Amino acid sequence: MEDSALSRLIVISNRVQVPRSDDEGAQGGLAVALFAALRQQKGIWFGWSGDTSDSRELRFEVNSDVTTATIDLSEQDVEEYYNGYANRTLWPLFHYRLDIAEHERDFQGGYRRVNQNFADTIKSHIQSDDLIWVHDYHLIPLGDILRSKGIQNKIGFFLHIPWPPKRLLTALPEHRELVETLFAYDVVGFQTEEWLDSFRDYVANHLDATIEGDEIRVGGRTIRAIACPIGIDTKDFVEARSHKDAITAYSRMVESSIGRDLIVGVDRLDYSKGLQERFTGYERFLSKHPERAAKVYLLQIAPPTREAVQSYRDIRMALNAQSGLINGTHADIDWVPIRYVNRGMSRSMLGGIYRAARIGLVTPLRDGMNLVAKEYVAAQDPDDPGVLILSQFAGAAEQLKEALLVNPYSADDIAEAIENALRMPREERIERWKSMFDCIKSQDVNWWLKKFINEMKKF
Ligand code: ADQ
Repeated sequence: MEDSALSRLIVISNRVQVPRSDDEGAQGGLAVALFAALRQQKGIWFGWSGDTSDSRELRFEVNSDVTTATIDLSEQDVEEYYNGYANRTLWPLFHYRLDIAEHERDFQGGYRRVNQNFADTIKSHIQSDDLIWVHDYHLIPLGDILRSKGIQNKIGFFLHIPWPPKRLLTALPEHRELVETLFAYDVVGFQTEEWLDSFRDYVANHLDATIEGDEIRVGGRTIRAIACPIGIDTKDFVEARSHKDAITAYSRMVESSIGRDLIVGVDRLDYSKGLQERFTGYERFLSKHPERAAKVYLLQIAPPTREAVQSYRDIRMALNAQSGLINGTHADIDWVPIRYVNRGMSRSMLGGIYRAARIGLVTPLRDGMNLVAKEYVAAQDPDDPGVLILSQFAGAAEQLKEALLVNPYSADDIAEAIENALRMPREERIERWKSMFDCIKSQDVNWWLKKFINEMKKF
């Protein structure tokens, strides 16, 4: 970034995870993106270590030029803040799952307490010209708490998940207090125009906001609210094609697929990713196209996450049963229709698998962006690319319009898209891929970083 010498960047997110290329899915796209931000603009990445203890000690480490500062959380914090308010209240609600969102006062107290602790811990490390960038739904009130402690720096907030429509959000008992805290920031970023529109609609109706262009004024504070879609490190993904793990994974997939087309799904095991509906759609395809039996298979990679939360244990059980049932019904002595793998893969291996796949099946019911869709596109062979089937409800659908867009709730839609993708001529695949690749190349993770940071500097 051209003027990196001017100010340090303090990135604050729930978890701090230093990405390593050999890690097996230990970190998602967020960690990779934030790490890239700090490699370009010096600063500190602050957040939870992932460990549980009663220590309040802040631990500094330097990895590949990036300084991280981490603290542990107590068991009660993890239960009430992380497993509780973040993942049992906000995550389901923001993903339109009112039916499983839980509203417990203890969760809310834990959320407030951890945000307060984060602010207390980081405050003395902030210098006057630092830019502060807070990430995601775990830390919505953090900017407001920092302001109450006298921090006057520019502070930005980026929401990685969807912003729900106002009628859904009002099901959160403390919706108003929570949204008001966002007005402590200078810039608030969303992944898509759709989430930004929902936010504007809420503040216009419930906070009596004045809206002029990107600027929104509420009670004497003005923020800039923008859509700023996150990208992947496209260049790195393309270069990773020649990494030995990518080549090995690609060869393994090609060898084990002889005469069969590979359809790949890669997701954290989360109910928002639409895995049950995806399996149902794939089964519909198998039933409608018996001539495709043994000529195609679905590799679904889905490492379990958030297993302390019941709804995640439930979905895991449901998927085990569903994949077993589909395999039991359709398999033959030398063919299994679904290979269901519950573990993470290194990023290079994933690259090789994506490249070997004729179809990337990305069908979340609701997703802030979805980086897997972009990674699939980046990994393709330009001369013989695969086809991306993408949910119309993923944020990525605003950018990747040349994908085969589907309604993830419709088994028929998914089944039809699979058949269309398998039939798609090479010229059409190349044409669609090219325009998606141009998009992820020009709007990559560096574009995202630069756009957001420039917005903060504008203010
Ligand atoms: P996630 O919900 O985690 O991210 P996603 O955007 O798809 O979803 O990112 C997942 C990342 O984890 C990808 O980089 C993927 O490669 C990696 N991953 C997934 N399964 C894996 C596996 N089995 N092995 C190894 N790696 C795996 C949240 C929001 C998204 C938003 C991102 C970034 O929910 O909507 O796109 O943050 O803002």
